[in-house]
Amino acid sequence: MNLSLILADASLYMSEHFDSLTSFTFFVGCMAMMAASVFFFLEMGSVDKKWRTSLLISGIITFIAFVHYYYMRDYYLATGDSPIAFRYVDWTLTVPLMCVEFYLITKKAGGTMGLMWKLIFASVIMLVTGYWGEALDQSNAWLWGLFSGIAYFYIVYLVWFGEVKQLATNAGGAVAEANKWLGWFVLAGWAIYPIGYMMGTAGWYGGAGEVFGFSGSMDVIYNIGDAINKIGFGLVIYALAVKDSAKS
Ligand SMILES: *C/C=C(C)/C=C/C=C(C)/C=C/C1=C(C)CCCC1(C)C
Repeated sequence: MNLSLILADASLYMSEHFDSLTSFTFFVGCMAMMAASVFFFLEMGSVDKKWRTSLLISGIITFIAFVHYYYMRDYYLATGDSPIAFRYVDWTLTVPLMCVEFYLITKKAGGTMGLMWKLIFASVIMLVTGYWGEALDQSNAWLWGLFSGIAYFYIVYLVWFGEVKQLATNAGGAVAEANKWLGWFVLAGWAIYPIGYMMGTAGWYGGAGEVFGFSGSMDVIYNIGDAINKIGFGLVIYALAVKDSAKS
């Protein structure tokens, strides 16, 4: 075997899968979502019964993302374009499930289905308007982004100051603590997405990625955001379940 042949082969493999930061983050994102799903599903057995549904949902969120990342990676490798439709289908399934998590952790303190639907409704408005601006009416991306942002800040409001906050405070202990962390994910973690949106919109900050030496910046930002938010969110729920299970 000739070393240069092996190296050429390896570099061909690398250039197919890791030719850019974008394809690399799709690949790593796919693996990370799969690993997180296995973890959340397996850990369901080690927490108190009342937390199993919450962990199940954490696992379903990362599993849905895993499947979509598998397809998004493929799509990106084949076309070099952003997999906008896959992306938004993923989000439209997973973000409402994150809203369900808020309902589940506040349920014992009086959280209602009405509150859950309010969160879900706001998240769907946020995503449909975002999709409109990204895929269907790019020339008015700012307007759709604005509508999306209003729905986003409504969710932030509910979690930081509104009903979710009040219920979590009433529940106290590990639930109040978890809500504080989830609040930070919604405020700081989710804020990553509008940055990606602006970088993906021509004439805005499209060139910003080049400063850091990569192009196709929008997908890189979205992929990093998903890893932080989907896995991080699930881990906060997991920590809450473990803490509360130890107590009872
Ligand atoms: C797992 C996926 C998550 C948590 C996705 C969250 C997505 C957002 C918070 C998106 C927000 C957007 C805006 C606030 C304005 C511009 C358009 C969006 C859809 C990127």
